[in-house]
Amino acid sequence: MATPLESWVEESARLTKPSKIVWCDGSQAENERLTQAMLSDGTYIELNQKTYPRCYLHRSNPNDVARTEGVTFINTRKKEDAGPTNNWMSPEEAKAKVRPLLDGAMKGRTMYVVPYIGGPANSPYSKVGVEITDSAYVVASMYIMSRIGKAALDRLGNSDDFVPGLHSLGDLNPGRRFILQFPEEKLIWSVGSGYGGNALLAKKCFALRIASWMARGQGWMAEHMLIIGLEDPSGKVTYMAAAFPSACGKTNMAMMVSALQDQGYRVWTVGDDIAWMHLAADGTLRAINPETGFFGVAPGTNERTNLNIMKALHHDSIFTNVGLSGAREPWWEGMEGAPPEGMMDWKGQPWSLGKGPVAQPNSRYTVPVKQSPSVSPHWEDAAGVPISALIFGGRRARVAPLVYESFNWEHGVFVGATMASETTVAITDSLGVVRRDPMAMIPFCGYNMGDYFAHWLAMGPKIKEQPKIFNVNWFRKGADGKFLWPGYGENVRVLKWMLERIEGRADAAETPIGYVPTASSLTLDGISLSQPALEELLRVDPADWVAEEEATGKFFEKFGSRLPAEIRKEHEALAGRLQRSSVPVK
Ligand code: GTP
Ligand code: SPV
Ligand code: MN
Repeated sequence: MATPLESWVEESARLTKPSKIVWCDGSQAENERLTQAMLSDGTYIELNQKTYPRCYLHRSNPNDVARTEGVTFINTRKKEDAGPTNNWMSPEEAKAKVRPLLDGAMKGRTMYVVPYIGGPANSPYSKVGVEITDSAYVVASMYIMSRIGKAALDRLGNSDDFVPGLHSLGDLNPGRRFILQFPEEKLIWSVGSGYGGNALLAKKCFALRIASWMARGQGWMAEHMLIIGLEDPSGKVTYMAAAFPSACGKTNMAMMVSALQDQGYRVWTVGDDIAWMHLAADGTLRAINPETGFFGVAPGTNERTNLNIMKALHHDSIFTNVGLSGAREPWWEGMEGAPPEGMMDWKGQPWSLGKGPVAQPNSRYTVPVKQSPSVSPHWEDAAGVPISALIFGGRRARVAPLVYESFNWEHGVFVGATMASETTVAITDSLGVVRRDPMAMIPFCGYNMGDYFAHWLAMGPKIKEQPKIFNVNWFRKGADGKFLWPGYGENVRVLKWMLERIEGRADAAETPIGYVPTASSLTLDGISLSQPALEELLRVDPADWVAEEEATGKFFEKFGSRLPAEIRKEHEALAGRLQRSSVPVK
């Protein structure tokens, strides 16, 4: 008798008609075979093996360089279950539309079957998925990003408890590109893209969209969050998880080199993109990282902004859509020093100053987590790490202060639900416009976000050791259009304030939106920040916030009766506080 996995593989092969099927075992030998094959067919370009051993450059199709939210669908039976923030087609319609694109899509190609585990192999919180793909680059990326092969098959056994994901490059025509999630049957279909979150199905498709659906049903949380440990001078480590939208600084923060290292504060990396969080018997909320690699934005990355990744990416890494120097080393905007000689841009064309970017703005590195000097000794703990703070944040040139703390869990959920951020290069549709992005999950929530808010609200009372909820904004700008806050390693000063709030030590001023640090409660020694800049960073302007509150009200209207009453109540309470603070007391 065929196992459920074997049956699905056979069915997928009947549909896609590959010339060959390879079951990936996750071995080094197999990875080397794949590498050789990609070097000979041009999928990979070898980098300088002296300075970048076992590192390769991949150039994607220029029309396929970021996630494509316009063709990403949640395919529930009922439209309301996908909600107003997701694209929707019924499962029947979606399959009827996309099956013809998969029919024969792998003719003349190899079909790879890649079993993987999301999370540590021995953790009760981990889950098995299997990706079928005709892209060797995707398989090689999975080697870095996930625990693949035998370990996953051993965990699965003959069970049907896995998330199947069928991926084909198709013909890479954007008009024939679809990323489909069927949460009710825990199935993923992706065709027409070889890029990142569209094609590495373990990442956004499973670990966020399908997993968020499973998490609601099973009483846990799947979030677009980094996970870090903040070590204090006594050696105690406090874990925090932070949700920022795509390309808003999760990887940087996850690998931060603390500016307060000589005072005994340092940051340990557990994860940089996704957190699966469960209620544990000891009353804590425990987070695991379902991934094993960083798929990070290259441009802007340098020794000052992310020293740890610069140390980590010099071996066993993949670079996608970056420039290539004459010395066959990767290059991108923001690297230190002058551009080297003989450069080719991300499309493989000779490059010179003024010819446009060397690296595609959403070009990325794929690097094993374990290669970072900052990796936490607990990053693969089966029990996860206990979370003491949940942090929301985004890119807001105006309005949002550097940091504030919510009044309590319900208010914190409201703060997350009202998040907004300027859009970035991580998506193809638009750039730099403020959009509502609750919990940084707008592109990733696999169900109705009204129900998602309700799930967050329901989780709070179940957590005995409840994390505090904060909001941060590293991106506030002054009248000159420049960032007010130096950011990066200096962000540890904000983390230290949070830690002291958790421990009940730091001062704060109560404002209508939450508790904001008093100027003296932040550790600012050794930083050049003018008094006016600091005041602007911490300023809560009621007029700005009234406009913000009205915009969130409009956004919430979309959810109709699916918007939880608590969110409505928090919204009214904020409006009331703002009104009282803007009306002078007689
Ligand atoms: P995804 O991988 O797309 O989910 O994004 P991410 O949140 O991990 O993004 P990443 O850390 O790669 O963010 C990259 C962008 O944010 C780059 O343009 C960085 O320069 C910028 N960035 C990160 N941290 C800071 C900061 O503290 N201050 C400022 N001004 N920019 C920052
Ligand atoms: C994001 O866009 O949030 C990413 C990159 O983390 S991708 O894997 O392409 O989705
Ligand atoms: Mn992400």
